[in-house]
Amino acid sequence: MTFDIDMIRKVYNRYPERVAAAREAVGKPLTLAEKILYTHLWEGNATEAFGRGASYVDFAPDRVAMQDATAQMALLQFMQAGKSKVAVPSTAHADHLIQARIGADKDLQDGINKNNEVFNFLSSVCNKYGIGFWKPGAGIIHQVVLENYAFPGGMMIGTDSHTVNAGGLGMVAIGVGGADAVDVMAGMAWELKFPKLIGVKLTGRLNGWTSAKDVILKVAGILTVKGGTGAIVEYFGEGAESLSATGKGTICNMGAEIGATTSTFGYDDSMRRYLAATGRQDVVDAADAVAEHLTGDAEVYANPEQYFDQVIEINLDELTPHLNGPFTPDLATPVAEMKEKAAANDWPTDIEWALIGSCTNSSYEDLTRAASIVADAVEKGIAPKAILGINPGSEQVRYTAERDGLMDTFNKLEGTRIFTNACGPCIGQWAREGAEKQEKNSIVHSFNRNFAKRADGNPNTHAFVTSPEMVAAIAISGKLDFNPITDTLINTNGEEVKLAEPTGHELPSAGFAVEDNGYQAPAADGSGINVAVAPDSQRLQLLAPFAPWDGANIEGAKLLIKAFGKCTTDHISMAGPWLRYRGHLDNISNNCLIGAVNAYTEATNAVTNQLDGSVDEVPNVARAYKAAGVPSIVVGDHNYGEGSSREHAAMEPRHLGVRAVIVKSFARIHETNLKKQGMLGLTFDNEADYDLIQVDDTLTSPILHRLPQASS
Ligand code: MIC
Ligand code: SF4
Repeated sequence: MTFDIDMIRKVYNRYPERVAAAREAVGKPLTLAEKILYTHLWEGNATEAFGRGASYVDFAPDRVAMQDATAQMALLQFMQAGKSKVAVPSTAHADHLIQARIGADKDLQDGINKNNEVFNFLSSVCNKYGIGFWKPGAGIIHQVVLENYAFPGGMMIGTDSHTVNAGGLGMVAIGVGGADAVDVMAGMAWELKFPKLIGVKLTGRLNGWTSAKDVILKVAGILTVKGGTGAIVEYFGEGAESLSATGKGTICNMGAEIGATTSTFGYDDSMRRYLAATGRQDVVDAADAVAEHLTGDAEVYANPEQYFDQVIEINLDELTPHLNGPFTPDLATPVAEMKEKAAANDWPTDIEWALIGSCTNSSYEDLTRAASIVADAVEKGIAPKAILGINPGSEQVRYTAERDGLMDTFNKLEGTRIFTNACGPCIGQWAREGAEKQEKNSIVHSFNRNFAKRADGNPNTHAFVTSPEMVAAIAISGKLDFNPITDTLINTNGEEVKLAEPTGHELPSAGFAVEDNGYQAPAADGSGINVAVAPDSQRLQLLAPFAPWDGANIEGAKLLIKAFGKCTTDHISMAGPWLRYRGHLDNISNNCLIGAVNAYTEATNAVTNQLDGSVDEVPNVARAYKAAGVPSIVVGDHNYGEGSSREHAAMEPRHLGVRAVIVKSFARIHETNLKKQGMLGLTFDNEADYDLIQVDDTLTSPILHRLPQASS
């Protein structure tokens, strides 16, 4: 069954007319990204061409996706909107709150026991307001969306930065904060600065050890963590068509790591195959009727430099496997150069843990390719040196993989742990033994992010991002700098052996199967459903609106922290153990900026309280200012708020009395989140002014007088 097929057909029915209007307005051949954007204008047919990177435009997305860690805050806000039902098809997915410890069944049950209150809340809110709910164990939001909801040419927003994964099926899917999702679910327009366009031409074909992941690891190395900011990345060319739909999803997924608004691919046979295999032949039929509109115009792909703001070309024939990291996803190292680079940088090369999973790389194809390496190692009698941990992307993938013997293969490798179909270690939901000792060590994983402390809370864990097949090879060799293309291993008989190249199946030859996919359909009429939030709950807290601006200037604001260097949303509002407070604004505010580095001392979570000169934790100092009625401000470096869509990173400072965040530059989602939550998000006119901010500064700003609202 295809969810919301009528909505999808409606979108396709209006495509020809809307694309024609866009073509006329823009006056030249169109990229795919432009077609999708212009067919989703809130106002209907395009009447003007928008300035890329300049115009603010209202859009009408087709659907909304939320995951449990962000849905709580989003839905608490939606409950204030006074609506009886969501205006567009929406889903929530329970995937972030389950910890990986022993193995799937036990961990899932523990996760349900520990998070019962939150899951019940989500289940009842979804039921009441017409939102589909995917229960714990059903899978990771973006894999479930790809398998069930994504459709070529559609537009979706989601309260998670990796919503962009759906670009693998040719969508424009964009990560947003909860407040943006609430606007759309309440039937309002969604505003976005019209993106710039980056074209990536892929030639050749993947071969040997190289996989789709290496395309984005390479692109991240070229563009860096902020190179995609404000842009949609559109992939095209024969190389693009040769990739599987889930491989395309991997590439789009990690586009979040270069700050891209989203990434996408034109509709092609790989998408047809994937849609059909996941039971959506009706989407293929509907899409085929407008297929010419679901990809960029031929002129665009023939002369990309004339139509994109930037063009990158990658030859898949020459691309080699990469490892990106540590601590940042854009530090790209070809596997062949790792020996030298690890030694030069003193990166630990012994590997204890190697993890496959996350929304980025947990598809059926990913598991088959990794399993082929494991099967080869077992056959050749090689004992693994590290533990391999696996989180399948969805129950459908897990069930099918189990049926096809892949889980048996993995389990033949000593020590392998199959965890729940959930985010797990990718979001710090990992009870890694010994992590508290904070020893310097390296891990490899197929996730997308590797910021400090993210997976196991240990600031000294050097995490490297790579493809699932490389993760498997490194698990077996136990060495970060193992190059399977050239290096050999010694098996249990003392013989020198070499791992064979990975092989895999794009799709299961016997089709996908699942017994219980974990979906809960909402009630047709939810008006009688009561959503209970206990007043003394430590996990959930009903929201009260923030006080509106009093119209006055900000006077006497104290500097709360001047953050130095990388300050991602993980630094501003850490995940892992703090995920339990995602529905309780006051409690989660106790993690506000605790990971940010104080520019004056280079310490974390220690700032000067200007009221009494003491040094205290950031949330305590913020609360002290708030209690004294003193406003505060935060100063930051480049790409401030990089990473997650979590609006807690904006709501917490707002809740604690911070009035403005002044930085050298922002990551897109975080900047919007700050503004949506009623904060001033400002950038220095002159970057060097960052250096002028002093530890004991009090800021009185003439800024508000200059804002248009101030005079109205
Ligand atoms: C992440 O990968 O950091 C998360 C957890 O999925 C976040 C959302 C969140 O913080 O809940 C994201 O990427 O937006
Ligand atoms: Fe979950 Fe990790 Fe994907 Fe975020 S990046 S949605 S935490 S699997």
